[in-house]
Amino acid sequence: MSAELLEIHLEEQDLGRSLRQDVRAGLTAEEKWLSPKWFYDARGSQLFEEITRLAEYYQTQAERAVLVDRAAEIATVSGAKTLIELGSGSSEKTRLLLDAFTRHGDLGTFVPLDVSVSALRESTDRIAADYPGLRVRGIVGDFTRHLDRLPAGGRRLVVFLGGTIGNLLPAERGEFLAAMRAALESGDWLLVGTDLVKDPAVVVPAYDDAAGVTAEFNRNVLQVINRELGADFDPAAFDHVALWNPEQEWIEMRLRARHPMRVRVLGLEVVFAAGEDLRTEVSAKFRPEGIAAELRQAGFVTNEFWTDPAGLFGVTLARA
Ligand code: AVJ
Repeated sequence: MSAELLEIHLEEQDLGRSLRQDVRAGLTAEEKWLSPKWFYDARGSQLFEEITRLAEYYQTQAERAVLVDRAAEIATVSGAKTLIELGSGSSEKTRLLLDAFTRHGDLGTFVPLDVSVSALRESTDRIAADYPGLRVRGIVGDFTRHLDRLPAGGRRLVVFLGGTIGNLLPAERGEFLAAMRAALESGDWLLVGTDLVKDPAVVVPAYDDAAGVTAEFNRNVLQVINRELGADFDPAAFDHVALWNPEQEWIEMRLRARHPMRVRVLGLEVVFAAGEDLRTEVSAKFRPEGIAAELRQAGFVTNEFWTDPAGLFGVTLARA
């Protein structure tokens, strides 16, 4: 059943090419980096789901609290016929919206888009089974590249939850929002979740949990590169590092080489000095006025901005 629920826009070769490009660019840069996109193989997606259940990782519960309170309003105000979810993963929180639309709206189609085939296959199967009246069409794709492939027509609500927009660097974020606006028509809606700036003593443990799940999630990206590109990284030779960058107001995850190393990948020999970092993720934290300004700049009009009672996480409903 799963095959007909998925549209594979991102062909395997295409994914492979984009992984190779990223790895080559990132590992030959002065300051080594990798895109957080590549965390999410089957194991990485599973580890991320585990992270969302950690006491330290407040985002998931906080965003869920907003959606529990506001899902009915989102369904009524948007009047959407098509719900498109970017970076959908397990679509667990999205069920709150699907439930609300079932009660208050007349949603016809659900379109989750994700780079992780495994996560998408599981979520489309489950959602199709649990919402029999709904047309489910999963798209294997990259939200920074495939916004032109979203289904057209009907009133659309695009949801981008979990704070994933924070994984884009500021310039990429501007480009992404502009491309998103260009892909929509006026009258369509955007719902975006953003983690908010707060005491680093709260943020840092969310990315460096006591049980070490985030460390394992971080190191898993090296296994992905070993498997997909035949590299010879030794994941155990890297320490997990989570750093708060106060100027940029973002968290950086890094993998720090414990000793000098040479890694073979894509015909390159990548040299790490002892203590050298490989940046694997940036996760930006936002201020309410900043979110509104970035959306306005891209041509969106903010309709509502909500937070959970503790003010940890923000959800914005904006109109194209
Ligand atoms: C799912 C991308 C929002 O940046 O907080 C969790 C991923 N990284 N722990 C985030 C993540 C480390 C997460 N996003």
